[in-house]
Parts: sequence; C-alpha cells; structure tokens
Amino acid sequence: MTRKLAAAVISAMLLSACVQSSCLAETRVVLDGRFGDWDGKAGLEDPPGDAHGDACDLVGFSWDQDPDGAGLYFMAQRSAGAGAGSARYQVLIDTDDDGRFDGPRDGRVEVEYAPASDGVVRVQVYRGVLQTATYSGPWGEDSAEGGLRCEWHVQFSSLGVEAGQIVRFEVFSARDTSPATPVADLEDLAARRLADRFPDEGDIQLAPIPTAPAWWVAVPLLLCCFAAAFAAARRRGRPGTR
Ligand SMILES: [Ca+2]
Ligand SMILES: [Ca+2]
Ligand SMILES: [Ca+2]
Repeated sequence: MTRKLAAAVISAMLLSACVQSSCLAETRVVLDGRFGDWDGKAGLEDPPGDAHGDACDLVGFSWDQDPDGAGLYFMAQRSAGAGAGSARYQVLIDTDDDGRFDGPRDGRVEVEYAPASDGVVRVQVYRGVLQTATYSGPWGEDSAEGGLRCEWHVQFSSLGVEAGQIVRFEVFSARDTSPATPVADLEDLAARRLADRFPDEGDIQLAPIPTAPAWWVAVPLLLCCFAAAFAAARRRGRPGTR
C-alpha cells in the first residue's frame, strides 16, 4: 500500500471515528422529570414579571428534535413566584408554514401540569379540531422539587408533519383552572385568560427535520475517500504517469 493510499485510509478511519463519537456524545432528552438532559439544547429565556395577572409566568422554553426525526421534545420553565400550583400550556404549531396557527391542518398541543400529583403531565394533541393523541406521565418537578419545570414529547405523526417540513410554533401559558381557549385572536391574552406568551413576539421556526442517521453521511464519505485513494494509486501505477 502506498503512503498516499495509507494516508487516505487513515483519514477515512479518523473521519468515521469523529462522526461516531459526535453521535455518541450527543445527549438525548429522556422523559423522566429530570432536566440535566436539556443542557445545551435549543431554547430561549422569557422575561419574568410579564405574565397577565396569573401565576404562570414563563421564564424559559426549550425544544429538541428526536434523533430519528419522529417528533419534538419540549420543556417549559415558569418563574419561582409561580409557586407549585397546577399550570396549563398551549403549544400552537403552524404545520404548513403559512404564518397562521389556526388552519385546519395546524396543530395544537394542550399540556396540563400538576406538581401536586407527583408532577404528572397530561398531553392532548389536536390537528385542526380533531384530537389525535392523549397521554400522560410523571414528567415534571413535583411540589417538593419546586414545581417549576416540566417536559413532554409530541409525535409528528399525530400532527400530520412529514420529514423535511418546516414548522413554526408559539407557546401560551395559563392556570389550569382557566377554561379552554379558542386559538383565534392570539394577541388578546387577557380575554383568553392566558398568562404569558413565548416568544413575546413572532414565533419559533424549526429547520427541516433531519431523517438520515449519521451513518448515511459517514458511509458515502468513506466510499469517496477510498475511491479517490484507489484512483490515485491506479494513476501512479500506469506507465508514463510519473
Ligand atoms: Ca428529562
Ligand atoms: Ca414571562
Ligand atoms: Ca398554518
């Protein structure tokens, strides 16, 4: 094996190792009511003290995509002044990226969080007016832990979202004692008995959902390296090429 071919093989092996190690190093979010797995994930702070006459003042919201592109994880954090009372969150999802959140194909995720009930989180997913999923689990801090943070997951299949789609979302908070609110008239939080909005203006747009696992990237790169090295070795072996 020539030195250049050996160098190409070693480079390819190093590339593969880098891709594999980066995949292994990525922390996956786990629905367990613990929040260390959210370190380094996408998210933004929300100003404290801007909620509308309600204890459910959002101070942070984070999100993360499933590694296999099957859905999204969310994590909401409210201010310490909120106490440990129950809360309600509403995530509106613009699934067709038309800037509206109340279309017949748009999604709505209703989340009820009860710290006093062992931090249980109940999730209801709607597509338009159709409820497509409901589930629950102990995915929030309980009262003894402060009752401020909770996490949940939404499958894209329950929203009608397919791989590669751009989606937007925005979040509202309220006491869980508030009645269900219509999606229309989004800006009038007080009339809808909602407390806070995230983000304060606009929405969060997510990049197309990646579906290819890392080895889909690594294998073609490795094949290209080997092909280039093999071609170089053949050129050097031909008479008159040196
Ligand atoms: Ca977790
Ligand atoms: Ca806030
Ligand atoms: Ca829409």
